[in-house]
Amino acid sequence: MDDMHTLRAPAGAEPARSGLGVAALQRDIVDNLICLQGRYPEIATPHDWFMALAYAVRDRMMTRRVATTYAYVARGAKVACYLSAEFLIGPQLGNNLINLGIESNARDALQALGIELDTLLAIEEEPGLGNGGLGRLAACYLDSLSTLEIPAIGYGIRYEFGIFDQEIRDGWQVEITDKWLQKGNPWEILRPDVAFYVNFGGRTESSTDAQGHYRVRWIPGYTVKGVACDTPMPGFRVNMCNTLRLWKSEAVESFDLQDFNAGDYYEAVHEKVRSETLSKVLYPNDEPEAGKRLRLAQQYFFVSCSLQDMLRLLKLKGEPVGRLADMFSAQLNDTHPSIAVAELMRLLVDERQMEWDEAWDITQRTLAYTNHTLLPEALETWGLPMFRDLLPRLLDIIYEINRRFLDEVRQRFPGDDARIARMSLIDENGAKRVRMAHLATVGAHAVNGVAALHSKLLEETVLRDFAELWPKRFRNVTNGVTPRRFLMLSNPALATLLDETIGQSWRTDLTKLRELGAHADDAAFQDRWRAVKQENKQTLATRIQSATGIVVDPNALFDIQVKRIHEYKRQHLNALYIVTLYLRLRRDPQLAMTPRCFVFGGKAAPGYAMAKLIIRLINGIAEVVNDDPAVNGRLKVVFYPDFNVKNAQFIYPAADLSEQISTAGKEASGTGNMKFMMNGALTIGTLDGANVEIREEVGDENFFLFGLTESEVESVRRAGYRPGEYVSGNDELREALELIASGHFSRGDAAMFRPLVDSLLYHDPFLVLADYASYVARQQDVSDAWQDTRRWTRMSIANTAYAGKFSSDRAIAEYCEHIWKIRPVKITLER
Ligand code: 26Q
Repeated sequence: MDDMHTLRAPAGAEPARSGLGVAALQRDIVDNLICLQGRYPEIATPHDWFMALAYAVRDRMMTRRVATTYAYVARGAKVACYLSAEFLIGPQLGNNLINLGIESNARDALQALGIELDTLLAIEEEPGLGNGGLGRLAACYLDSLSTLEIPAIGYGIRYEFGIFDQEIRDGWQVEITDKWLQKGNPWEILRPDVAFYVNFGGRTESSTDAQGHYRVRWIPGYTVKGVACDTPMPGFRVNMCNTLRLWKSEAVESFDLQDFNAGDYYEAVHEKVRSETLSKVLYPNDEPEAGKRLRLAQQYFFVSCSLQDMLRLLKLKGEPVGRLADMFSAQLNDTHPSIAVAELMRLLVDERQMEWDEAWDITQRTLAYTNHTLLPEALETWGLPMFRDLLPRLLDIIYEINRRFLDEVRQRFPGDDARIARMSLIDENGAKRVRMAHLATVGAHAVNGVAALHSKLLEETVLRDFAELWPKRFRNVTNGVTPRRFLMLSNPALATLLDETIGQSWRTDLTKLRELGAHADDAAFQDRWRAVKQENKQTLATRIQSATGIVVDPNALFDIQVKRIHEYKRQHLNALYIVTLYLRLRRDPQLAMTPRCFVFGGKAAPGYAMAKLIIRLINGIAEVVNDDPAVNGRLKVVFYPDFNVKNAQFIYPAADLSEQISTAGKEASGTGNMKFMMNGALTIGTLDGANVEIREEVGDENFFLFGLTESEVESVRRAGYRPGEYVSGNDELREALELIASGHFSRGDAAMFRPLVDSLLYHDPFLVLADYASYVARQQDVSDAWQDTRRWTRMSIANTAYAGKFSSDRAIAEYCEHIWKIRPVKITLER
């Protein structure tokens, strides 16, 4: 290990603000408490101490951050820019301590002050700047970028209100506004010196310049300023510390009230409010009416600021604009930042007078696009009138890109008008709309899906024509998750056991976990493995009780499904199984049954009525089942409220069984599946997303597979899905549906779940009933396997052992090699 992690010098010998030893940390924590916060150690609150510690940790990242910036500016290294509307980074303290290698020193320093580190870790509010998988993926990637010593910047939006907090009242989800900034954010550094202007509305004017070139001037309706807010992202056991740069919107100076005495005072106030509204709130996904003007404005706002910042940094590096693609790669995290294609063209052609062809070449070489969904309703499009009204110049540019692009298609496929209509950037069926996935695909040099199956389907379905035109542009990069947060930080007991069994090499190369294979049958090791799991289950049981009042037995099989609530993810299939078990117990109270504790967690989009009804159903089942004497504790059902990154860290390590039961072909990848696996949970799952690869890695004997394959799903659909047939052939299914419809789980209200039952019976695009029998049968295999403790333990060990592929380090290494062509840069710290 290098010296920075073992440093234990006396306080006097260590520099203030950067010393990593116990004494230096202790001194700086107290200094911060008094000098930065003006508090008294004797009466400081835990939050005061949290802030004091956070600032001490932040100081220690600053030297690394400065050294990192020097390295990529002065040494001319190429930088990866990850453009994402969401970064779900989670609480920062624990992660930063681990990555800096000072967790135990910080613990000791606090202990000497009479403070418990765990108390402070529990206090931190998490920045909920994302909805779910896509936002968390961006955060895992930042951790890996720094760990792999890749110069990188994450670019996004500093939402004042992140994803809502979820409370459960009367079994229903209630949304509470997220106030993550209320008590201040010790991690961010406001950069008023890094700010850009972004235009909206107005009109364009064309003219011919002195050189005879066609020029367009955009006369905006209004302008907003974006100010950078930086959060340092240190790597694990390396000196690299990259930056997450989030843009906060402000009114431009000319609208400041003191400068505005000559004009219209009320108009000035209005402008200020409008500007600040831009970065106010994160939009939840899965909203039926997500086509909001403000959302498009947010996207353009952060993309324009980010591209302007890249051009500023290019200049700082002393490079001409023509070298942009050699110095930066920009990855578009879904279509949310895809307006970058048109905005980069605008910045190059309109603002830097570059020729179209050269600008287009640079744009394509700079940008790459990752797709995260095949669901047609989730593919982003924007109505033309609104687009023109908000971004008139960008629409002109999109039309010009489209004109040239469709010429290329016509040359390759003469006379194929249907193809032209299918591929156009503008959907002309009905009211015209801009197709953002097409824009991203045309403007990028690389397009990838997020799991092998997903990438294949992408090329066969939504982007088929494009894959035919440019086959080499397409590839797969299977997602990954960071083992720092989801193993080392979340499951320290397991991490220690791994160290003691196979050494520490897994911490920087997760494929080394394979060495566990040799110990999978060792009885003594198995005992320790189970003891770790048991301890984690006890911890979760305690948290469940304090969050919900429900008492669960840590000896039961913990069967967990946590993820956003959506019909395609089929939480209701899981619920149907629970009702089935409940009916069996009621019929035969003596039935021998594996005791199970079912845990659900996840938020429903506020406007998604069916998802909210699914939450209500789970809570209704819990209310009935948990207290029924016939059940006698053998079934427990828990809806864990407010699933977020912080809670997740207690949930994954406690799982015995991971539910990954989406309709095949619908879940692009999934990443929770990987977090469960890493922590030794077995998976019951369909052949969907990354489940396919998880099963390949761990082996079919260690995975509970069920359900239709993607191609079977499609044939059932083509032949006409008739859910009634599955019901009439299956008494248990019929009884379960009848019980739900009867009002048994809704305090006698037979109307409550009618829409849900009707959707399953008459118009379910996700084929829940078609997979029911196969799911129930596999669940029986799960119960049987659980009865053989040694066998179960061996399977659990195998899951961790073969999780190496699913490290985000592997995923980032693939992006670097195949898409960005960026190599690591070693950062050394000046003494
Ligand atoms: C779009 C327009 C307007 C408002 C909101 C949105 C919006 C916001 C967020 C649309 C989608 C999202 C998030 C999508 C998401 O999380 N997708 C998941 O991405 C993961 C990482 O690749 C995959 O593992 C999951 O399979 C995929 O569902």
